Amino acid sequence: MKTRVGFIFDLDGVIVDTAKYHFLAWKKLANSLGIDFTETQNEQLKGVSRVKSLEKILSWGNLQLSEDKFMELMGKKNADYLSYISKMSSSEILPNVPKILNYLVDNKIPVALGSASKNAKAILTKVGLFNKFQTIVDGNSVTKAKPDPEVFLVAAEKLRVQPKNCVVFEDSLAGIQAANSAGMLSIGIGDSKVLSNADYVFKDFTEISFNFINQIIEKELSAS
Ligand code: B16
Ligand code: MG
Repeated sequence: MKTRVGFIFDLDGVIVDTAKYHFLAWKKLANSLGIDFTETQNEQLKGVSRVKSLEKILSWGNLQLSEDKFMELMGKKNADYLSYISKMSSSEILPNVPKILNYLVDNKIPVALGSASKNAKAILTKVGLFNKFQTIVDGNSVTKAKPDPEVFLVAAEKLRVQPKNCVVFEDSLAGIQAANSAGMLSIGIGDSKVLSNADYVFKDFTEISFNFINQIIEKELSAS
């Protein structure tokens, strides 16, 4: 495998702020079961798969359900979430994301998506970024949820880049843990207190310069 550097982007919270739609859909579902659901609890669901998210909500409400009921609720939540997604457009892409993505693509640097979401392709299509990614690894392509590194390791393999030469942009604690376990450089997007395990943390992409991107590419290559 030739030494190259690859970049892997998480979706929710990095490219678009879909956490607010997950929140509205989970809150409606939790409340319909008599379970309270706060923004703080929603934080704990970031980067966590749909199954694990519902399991957590049910445990907060001390509720146990049959498998059929569980599947029915997962379907309900997703239908509600999809009604928000259907109204999305490029205006919901987070600031400076296209600038950095285009810089990487224009410089022929391999770029992948590594998301827990089973709706990733639909979201990327809605916001017009689908074609920017050389490969998309999402909740349909992996069996183990973050913090397991599977999603990022599969992305590296598809990019034909060694894991140690991959750079991951992530907004969730589980995602940073996954990137670190994969042996990749982790860049947190969000709160530095929450993402203290990341190699670097930025509030958002407006704080990331081309100069920084060039520096980490050189650093990754010199470490190979
Ligand atoms: P879905 P990411 C994650 O996406 C979200 O952060 C998380 O809140 C959500 O439960 C998960 O996707 C599954 O999403 O229900 O659409 O399959 O941050 O890994 O891009
Ligand atoms: Mg995320």
